[in-house]
Amino acid sequence: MINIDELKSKAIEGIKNAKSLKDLDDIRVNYFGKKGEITAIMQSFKDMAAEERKTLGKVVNDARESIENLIKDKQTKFNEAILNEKLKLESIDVSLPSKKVGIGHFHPCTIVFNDVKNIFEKMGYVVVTGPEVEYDEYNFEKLNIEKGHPARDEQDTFYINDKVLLRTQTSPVQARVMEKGKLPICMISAGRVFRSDSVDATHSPTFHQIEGLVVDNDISFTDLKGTLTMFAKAFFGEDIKTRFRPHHFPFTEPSAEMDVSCFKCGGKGCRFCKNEGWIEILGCGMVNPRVYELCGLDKDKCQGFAFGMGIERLALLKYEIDDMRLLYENDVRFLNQFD
Ligand code: 2NM
Repeated sequence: MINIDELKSKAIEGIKNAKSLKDLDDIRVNYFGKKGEITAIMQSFKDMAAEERKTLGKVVNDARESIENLIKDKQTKFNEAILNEKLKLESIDVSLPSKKVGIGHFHPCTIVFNDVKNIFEKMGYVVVTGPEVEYDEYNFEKLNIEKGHPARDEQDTFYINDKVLLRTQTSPVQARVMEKGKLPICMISAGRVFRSDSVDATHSPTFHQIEGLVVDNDISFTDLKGTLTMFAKAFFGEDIKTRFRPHHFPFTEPSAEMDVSCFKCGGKGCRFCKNEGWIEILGCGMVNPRVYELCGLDKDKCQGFAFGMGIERLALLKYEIDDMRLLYENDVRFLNQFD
């Protein structure tokens, strides 16, 4: 005699202890597979008397149904657990901070150029650009740099041929503007210049300049001092003082160099200003009447000032960088330190 109740509770116990879908499937095969225990009982029905088959059939069928249902319920539970696990892995925590994306940085020279440009644009200056490959005539001749001047030496200038060279300054752009003959002029020229220098901590065969030119009929040295002092305060800070030392340039007369009080020590003297209290930042002067003549302007009707500064030099000072070569290597570990 087969004890269905015993078989059923054995199955229930097995299902209760099942740890995985595989365990459940093993149980299903054990009872309902080809050689399963319930299958065997069902097969034995055909040898039974009709009455016996009827009573036993119902009991077995009930048992089969409840075992199958229990297996299904447990399968559903396992499947839900698996799905939950999967969702947990795939889910996104929207409250997490976003990943930082590299957006690049401006080169320190670009930052300095934009700062200087903005200061002068606010004062009404217009930025003008010109060719990097220039005629000797514009780069030297019209700026009163005569033949035989040391700057014209092949040792200092990259010549392309007798008449053509790589500009050594941006002032040829200003000669081109003066040549047009329209006053007033209130401009800055900016860009790359070339000099036959070897590379070291403070020199490069190519660097960048900003030069300014203001010409009308009554512009004075006072205008020059006021303008450049205003610039220095805007660029380095309101507390900065300026001083002008006599100098010589062929294109200006009189000429001067402008120093700013050391923005590190406030002028007391420190390592940064080499104990001077002052740092040289630009050259300037009243445009030499010879330059007006050479550019076709009437020297008796023109009076104005000009100035020039190196962008790299300003960047080295502003960011306290001690080697110019860092500005040209474009190592991102260096560049990432600037905005
Ligand atoms: C400097 C210093 C002094 C200058 C002169 C001119 C021009 F074209 F008007 F004559 N442009 N820039 C100048 C004057 C440049 O650089 C240190």
